[in-house]
Amino acid sequence: MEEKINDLILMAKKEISDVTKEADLLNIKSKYLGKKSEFNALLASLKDMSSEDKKVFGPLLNARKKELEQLFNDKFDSLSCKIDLSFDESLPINITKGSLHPVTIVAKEITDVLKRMGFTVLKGYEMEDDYHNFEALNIPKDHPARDMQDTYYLDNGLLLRTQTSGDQIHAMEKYDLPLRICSPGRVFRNEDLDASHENTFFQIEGMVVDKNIKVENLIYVMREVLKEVFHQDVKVRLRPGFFPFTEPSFEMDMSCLICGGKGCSTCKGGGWIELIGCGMVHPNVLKNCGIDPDVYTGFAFGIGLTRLAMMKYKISDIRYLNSGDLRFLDEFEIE
Ligand code: FA5
Repeated sequence: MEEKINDLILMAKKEISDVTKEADLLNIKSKYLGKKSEFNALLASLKDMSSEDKKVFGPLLNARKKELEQLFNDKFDSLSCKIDLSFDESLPINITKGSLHPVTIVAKEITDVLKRMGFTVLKGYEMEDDYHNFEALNIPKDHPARDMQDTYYLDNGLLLRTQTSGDQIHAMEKYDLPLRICSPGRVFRNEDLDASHENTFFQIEGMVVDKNIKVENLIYVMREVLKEVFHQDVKVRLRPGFFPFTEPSFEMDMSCLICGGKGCSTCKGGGWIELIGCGMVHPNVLKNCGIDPDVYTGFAFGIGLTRLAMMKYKISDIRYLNSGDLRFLDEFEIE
């Protein structure tokens, strides 16, 4: 028996040392250690041996089997690790510089300035529930404001968020007061597309809740944000707006930088681009999150990041930004 085992191992060693492909090695392993192998037959014969023989040959067979398995494992390692590290030095090396997406650039600029003002940056959920996207924001079922943001509903009972404002609710649920947060992210609306409307675009939400927060604080923050992005004074106008989750509500428009305010297809001839929705947090929203509106007040804003990128980089049609066209992206250097 011992001689037979030695012969088997010698033969296996020879084949293992000659083989050069992993697939062939697998076949050899199956030949020597597989179910129908001679080694297996020897192991099976143990059961018919006398108990003295079993004591001698059992440990021997197992030890030699382990030895053989180790030989196969070492060879597998050496074959799979064979990576050719040599390269042709005469080949031209063509390293092209990457670029950040314009929306990524403006998102970073805004979060940077907000962080300097003490805001914490959060990350919300693109798949949201009705409660956070609407209900807790003072938009109950059947409220006409739901039609303002045509919604993609999902089969799992959730929806693709139509706005980043749900992050206000998540933040108030999760963190103690005073609160100063911002949250950039993608939102989805079932919209008719044109030069300034996409069905998938980016917003950044901002919210402050504390004692004695006033409209002036909101306007100050909006000014600082625009200064950071445009490095110059830009012409904006604040007009009354309507959002169920803020009272009073405002909309901030920017004089269209594509046409200099004269009117073009981007601003639909009006000379202004709607950029930001904002206002003082509605008392019902605070109450929904267990905050006493007689003690705390707050402001919130939702900036259209994609439109902001259009204005900063004079991109006349919003659809370029989702096109994934690398020639378009190549125009934006990493700053
Ligand atoms: C909102 O989405 C509110 N959640 C904003 C808000 C937050 C108000 C906090 C009050 C307090 P609105 O639907 O106006 O508001 O969108 C905000 C901004 O997103 C717009 O000013 C615009 O810049 C951008 N936006 C809206 N719809 C589109 C669209 N289809 N394509 C590209 N940008 C859009």
